[in-house]
Order: sequence, then C-alpha cells, then structure tokens
Amino acid sequence: VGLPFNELPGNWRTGWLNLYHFWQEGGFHNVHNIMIHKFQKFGPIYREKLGFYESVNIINPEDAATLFKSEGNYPERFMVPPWVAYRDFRNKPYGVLLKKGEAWRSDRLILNKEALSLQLLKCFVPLLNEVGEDFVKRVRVQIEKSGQGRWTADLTNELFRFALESVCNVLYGVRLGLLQDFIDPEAQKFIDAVTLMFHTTSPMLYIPPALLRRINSKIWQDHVQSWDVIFRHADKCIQNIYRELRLDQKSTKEYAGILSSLLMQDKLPIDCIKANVTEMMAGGVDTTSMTLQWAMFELARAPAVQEQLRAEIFAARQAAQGDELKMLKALRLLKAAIKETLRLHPVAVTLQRYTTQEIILQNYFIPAKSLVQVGIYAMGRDPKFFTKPELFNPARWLKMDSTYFRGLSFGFGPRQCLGRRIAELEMQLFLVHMLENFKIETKRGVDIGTKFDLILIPDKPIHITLRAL
Ligand code: HEM
Ligand code: 2DC
Repeated sequence: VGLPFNELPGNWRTGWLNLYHFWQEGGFHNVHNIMIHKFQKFGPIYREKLGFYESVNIINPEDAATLFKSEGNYPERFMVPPWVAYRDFRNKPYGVLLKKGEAWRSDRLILNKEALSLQLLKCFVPLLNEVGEDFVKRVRVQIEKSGQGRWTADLTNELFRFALESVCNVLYGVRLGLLQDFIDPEAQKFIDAVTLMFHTTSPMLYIPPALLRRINSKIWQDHVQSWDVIFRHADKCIQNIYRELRLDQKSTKEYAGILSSLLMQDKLPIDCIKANVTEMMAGGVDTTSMTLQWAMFELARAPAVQEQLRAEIFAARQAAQGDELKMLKALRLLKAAIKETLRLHPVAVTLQRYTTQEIILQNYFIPAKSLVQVGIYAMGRDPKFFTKPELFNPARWLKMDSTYFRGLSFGFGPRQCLGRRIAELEMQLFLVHMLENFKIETKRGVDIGTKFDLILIPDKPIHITLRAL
C-alpha cells in the first residue's frame, strides 16, 4: 500500500500564514527547536510550507537511508537563495556548493582528489599540526600573563583565527600569523565578514532573492557587502600564490597546498579554481571553530571523559614514536568525542535532498523533485535513536548496537562535505594538543543553548578556563 502525498501531516496548506507565525515566534533563530516540536506534534514525517519553499521533513535513520540510497549520481540539496543571488548579482562563478548536474560532478571529482582523499592526510597532518602547536603556545603565553596558572576567556575569536590559519595553511601552504599578537586587519575583516554573511542569510532563507534585491533591504546590502569582503580577500590570497608559482617554479617536490596542486594540474579553469578555493576558505572558519568550542565546553563538563581521552592520547603518542598519522589512527575515543559533539551540536540543522524518483517514506508516496529534509539536530536529541540523548558520552559510538545512518554531521554520499577530511584532522590535532597541555574547565551550572544563525551556534558566550597541566 502507501498513502498519498496530500495526506501527509503538517500545516503545509497555509505557507504565508506559517511564515508570519514563524517570524512572530522568533523562528529565524529557533528553527532547530521548532523542528523538534513539529516532530513531537506530527510524528516522524511532516510536510511544511514556509514562504515559497515546501519540504517534507524526516527524523528516522531508516528514512534517511531510503532517501540517500535513492539520491543517484547528481544529488542536489537546498540551494541557499541569497548565496545564489549574490553570485548572479555580481556575476561571480559558482563553486561546487551551488553547482548542479554534470558541471557539479566533474568539478567535484577533481576537488575530491585534492581535498577529500584519504591519501592526502599525510600531506595535511604537518600543516595542521603546526597550527595546533602554535595555539598551545599562544595559550601558554596568556596563562603566563595571568600569573595564576590559568586563562579564562570566551575563545570565539581565538578559534576563528585558529580555524582560518588552519584552512589557509592547507589551501595555500602559507602561514598568515593569526596566532600572533598583531594580526593582519584584513584577515580579521574576512573573519567578521563570514560571520555576518551567515547571520544575514537566515532571515532571507524563505524569500525569493529577486524580491530582496528589488526592495534593496538593509539585510540584503549587508549580505552583499560581506560576500564582497570574502571574495576580495580570498582573491588576494589566491593571487599571491599564483604569482609566486609563476615567478619561481620552486621545489615542486614538497606539498605546497591545495591551490598550488590545482593550479599545477591544470584540470580546472582558473576562475573555477578561484570559486572553489574561496568557498573552502569561507567554509573553513565558523564550522570547525564552533564545533571545537562546543567540544571544549562538553569536555569541561565531563572531566572523566577528558581523563580517558588524555590516557588514550598518551598511549597512542608513545606507541607511534613520532608518526602523527599512526598516532591519529589509534585515537578511537577522540574521534568518537568529535562525533558526539556534532550529534548534540551539528553545524547544519538539516540535510536536504531533492528526490530524483518517487520514494516511499513512512508509508507515504513522495513524488520526484520534492525537497526532503533530514532533521539531524532533532535526530541527535531523540531518545528513540540515542539512549539518554542529553548525555555527552563519546563511548556510545563504540558500544552502540547500530550506528546505521546516525552519524550524518558531514552529510552523506557524493555530495557530502568537501572539507570533511580537513575539518576532522584539524579538530583531532587541536584536541590532541589541548588535552596534552591543559585541563579544560568551565563554570558549573551555566546553561548554554543553541541559536540558528544559518549554522547552529551557542546562544551566549562560552567561558572556558585552560589550566596548565
Ligand atoms: C557541505 C558540514 C567544515 C566546505 C557541507 C554539508 C554539511 C557540512 C552537513 C552538506 C553535506 C550534504 O549535503 O550531504 C560541515 C561540518 C564541518 C564542515 C560539520 C566542520 C565541523 C567544512 C570546511 C570546509 C567545508 C572546513 C572547507 C574546507 C564545504 C563545501 C560544501 C560543504 C564546499 C559543499 C559541497 C558540495 O556541495 O559539493 N558541510 N562542514 N566544510 N562543506 Fe562542510
Ligand atoms: C541551513 O534550511 C538551513 O557547511 C537551510 O561550509 C538548509 C541548509 C542548506 C545548506 C546548508 C545550510 C542549511 C547550513 C550551512 C551549510 C549548508 C551547506 C554548506 C554549509 C551546511 C542547513 C557549510 C557551512 C559550508 C559553507 C560554505 C560557504 C561559506 C562558502
């Protein structure tokens, strides 16, 4: 059997009224909690219409599996309208983030070889390791300065700089010096622009870009300006490397970063390389830094887990005898801790796909070309899929009966996160160095909630104390 599409639960018949209610309830910053409530109200599948956009929402890992197994070779997700609108407005080329069909696939296969392949890890490790070590040095200086053997701070901006320094070292093979005392104001402008770009995206999600442009609202102007800063600064960085590469064909033996690699291969046109490197540079700031901030917060509240991780790292370091890659291979609990952090605090509130053919979800017929969203934030906090979901318990990932379609924080399949390997390695090495050097603490009883700012972020500053071990 199977029930018709029009019988799906949800208030999908009244799109504009919904958008109004949504806006009234402060929904733009609360998308994640509204979704949890809707799953409670309507069950594991509901249909929704907000403004112009209609979607089917699911929470069950089995349903996510059905969706992803039918996605085909050209998966498409929801194209964030203001991001597309900016590029069309300024005549900028798309990178993989916004491309479709064969154009997306051919670029993506080339980029996978330079950013996602497991063989790259040995190239990335030294680049990311040195940035992690420099962060530790910076913390030590701050601890010294305090004269109290510890340093307490909101680490948001420090982590933004760490993340940008990391992704740029991988992309360009160049250190920006963002972990020093005097930092390039251009780089800080870039960091602020990425945050503002995300922040100005969320209120424009459900309104068609053409309309926004026509009314020339403040939010649209801020959005355009932030992308302008992002593109201009990325362009400068790219030009520098490009010039260097032409001037002195210097030692081509040593790995010099993703950009050099792409330029030397000459498989993609330069404008396409630029577009993709810009996306990776922008995508590499808020994502890993916010996840690391959450990770430290959770570890601060779970001192026993912290000790277990320290023991694991100590043993792995001994056994690996200076081979970092070998050490990382042994860090099963640390990897689980990152997974666990992303379960409770995913960057993306949902994963989305347009169906390519009719599929059946929860016994309903879903026609081809429907937008289906997997509520990964809601899934991660549902006791049906994770026992005692409120508990930060990395070991669950090593003990669970089934992790089938539950660890989806980086997406799935050929359209999954392009920066996944970089992000994972960067976060693993950061936590290794921090745990080897400091005790991570936070004030007890401070409740930190989540805010939707296109990506999910803490709703108030997190104060972390780092104590020299
Ligand atoms: C796409 C998560 C870091 C670049 C995505 C998607 C998710 C995601 C969920 C959508 C995947 C899908 O639809 O299946 C994350 C998380 C990160 C992270 C949790 C870190 C904690 C990064 C970094 C970069 C990056 C560091 C750049 C180096 C991208 C790009 C796409 C993407 C370019 C679009 C890929 C495409 O459409 O082909 N990410 N991301 N991300 N991410 Fe990340
Ligand atoms: C936002 O309803 C909520 O990794 C929307 O590094 C659906 C949606 C679509 C695409 C998602 C987006 C959400 C959140 C941010 C994501 C994005 C795809 C890629 C992007 C998850 C869930 C991100 C942060 C990229 C950004 C790269 C960019 C700065 C060039």
